[in-house]
Amino acid sequence: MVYLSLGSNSPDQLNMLTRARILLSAYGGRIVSASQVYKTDPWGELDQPTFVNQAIAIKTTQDITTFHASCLQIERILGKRKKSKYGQRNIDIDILLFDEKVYDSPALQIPHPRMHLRNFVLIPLAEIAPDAVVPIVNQAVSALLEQSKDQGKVTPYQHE
Ligand code: PH2
Ligand code: MG
Repeated sequence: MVYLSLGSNSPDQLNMLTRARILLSAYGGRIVSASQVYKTDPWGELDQPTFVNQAIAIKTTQDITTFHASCLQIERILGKRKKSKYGQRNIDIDILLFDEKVYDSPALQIPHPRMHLRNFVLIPLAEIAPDAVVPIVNQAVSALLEQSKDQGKVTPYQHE
């Protein structure tokens, strides 16, 4: 199973997540489960709009590099623009876990090296996969969430 974090803080952020899920189904694999959409405080750069984030589980037949290329292609289709490493973006597709594989290249690290520091990743992921084991630290997602020191607010998105 592959676990992803989707994120957006563009004005049409809910729409961006929907389009990302549709494109992932077309080019990535079968979406097996998806968390609720959460409204999340910006992490890293605080002076930017609130994000929406969602965790997705996907079954894919692609290998890591092919799947990563699919994600980058989807981000391009959706017009990804970012001004800085932790700044505003209209779509971000992050690979968190890929089976229990460890992968390390300049372009991609799996497990995602900052996932254990981020409530906006851990809370949605714990909703769909609390028992998934994160390699290297060899801990379950639920345990990492219990240990998280992140103060960022993560709440279910309320439709207006
Ligand atoms: N993504 C970032 C930086 N900060 N903060 C939140 N709440 N959600 C994100 O998806 C996010 C972030 C860089 O990818
Ligand atoms: Mg990211």
